[in-house]
Amino acid sequence: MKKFALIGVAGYIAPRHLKAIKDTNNYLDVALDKHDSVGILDSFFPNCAFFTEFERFDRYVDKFRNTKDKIDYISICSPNYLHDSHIRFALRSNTHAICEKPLVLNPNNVYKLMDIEKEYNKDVNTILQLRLHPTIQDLKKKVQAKLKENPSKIFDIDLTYITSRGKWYFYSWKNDLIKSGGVSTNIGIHFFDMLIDIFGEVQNSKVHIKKEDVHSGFLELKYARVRWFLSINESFLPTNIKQKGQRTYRNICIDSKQLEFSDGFTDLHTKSYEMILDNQGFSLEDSLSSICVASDIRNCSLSRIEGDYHPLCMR
Ligand code: NAD
Ligand code: HP7
Repeated sequence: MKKFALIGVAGYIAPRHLKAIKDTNNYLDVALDKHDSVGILDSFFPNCAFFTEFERFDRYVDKFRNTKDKIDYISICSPNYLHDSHIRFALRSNTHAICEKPLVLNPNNVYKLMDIEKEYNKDVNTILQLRLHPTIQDLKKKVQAKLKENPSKIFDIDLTYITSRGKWYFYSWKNDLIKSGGVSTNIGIHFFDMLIDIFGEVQNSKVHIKKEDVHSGFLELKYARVRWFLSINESFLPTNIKQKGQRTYRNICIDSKQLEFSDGFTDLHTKSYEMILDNQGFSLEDSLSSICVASDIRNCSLSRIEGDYHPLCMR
């Protein structure tokens, strides 16, 4: 049984980590959050120690650092811009880190963490659950088979990713570029990572729209030309999806064939933990390409909407 600590336990995603720790038969020994609305702990680990002050949490973790009762993993569910600092804390505390996506906001943070990971000889793992989604895994196999038949094939892709969010989103850290990286880093990172994993490294990237609620652009990958559209504005949901009362729509259209993957996300955190505990987690290196593209998108200027652009750009 492995011993866990968790940073950011009062937030939205923390329950999926609590469930994953429990489902993999491990236990949460201590948790930290600035806010004390953490009654959720009782549903999973009622005996877990809880701190709202980092210094006291540090003292607790350090007390066991070089003993047989040391913490094995620190799970990090804090806002994106704090991840690198919380990962360093985990490594210095002689524990492995399991950090939510995006692991960090910029490639230079990844390189720094690679150095410190070696120094402390502990692992940094991240959650990239789209790679574990059954529909996406199936797609990867089909693409690999097609590329085996025809290695010069280039796939034509329209990626539409709509995850509706209410007004609150715009007033939270998630809409603060410095804290979240903006919508294509905070949410788009999933599909950039998945597309690169399946269709190869980025050759060229253009951005057509960068608004608070919509980002859209064009990515040329080694084996695909991708017109992508990402929005948190429900008005972009297709009518049939709205009629079903669904608020998310994740669709990839490859060579005119539609593949919806809106469902099937419930247990992917547990699956991620199973892989991490089996030393098969996604590493700093695995996360680098999508962090590079998200960072480039954040910093580049807009291209004219002409040539290859997603059809929803013109709506
Ligand atoms: P959230 O705002 O709901 O939760 C963040 C929590 O961290 C809050 O409870 C906050 O009080 C706490 N916190 C902030 N600063 C802290 C600090 N210095 N020390 C300790 N706690 C601190 O956000 P969320 O939606 O839970 O997102 C958390 C992380 O999970 C983000 O990195 C986000 O990108 C990621 N996330 C991933 C997925 C996914 O699908 N894999 C889904 C949602 C969020
Ligand atoms: N929801 C909330 O109530 N609060 C939140 O903070 C987030 C969602 P999905 P997930 O917005 O920060 C996605 O769209 O898949 C509600 C990203 N993950 O399925 O859980 C929401 O209104 C994630 O990286 O959200 O998370 C829905 O009713 C990103 O950090 C419901 O929860 C997160 O949005 C489910 O909403 C975010 C993926 O896209 C895989």
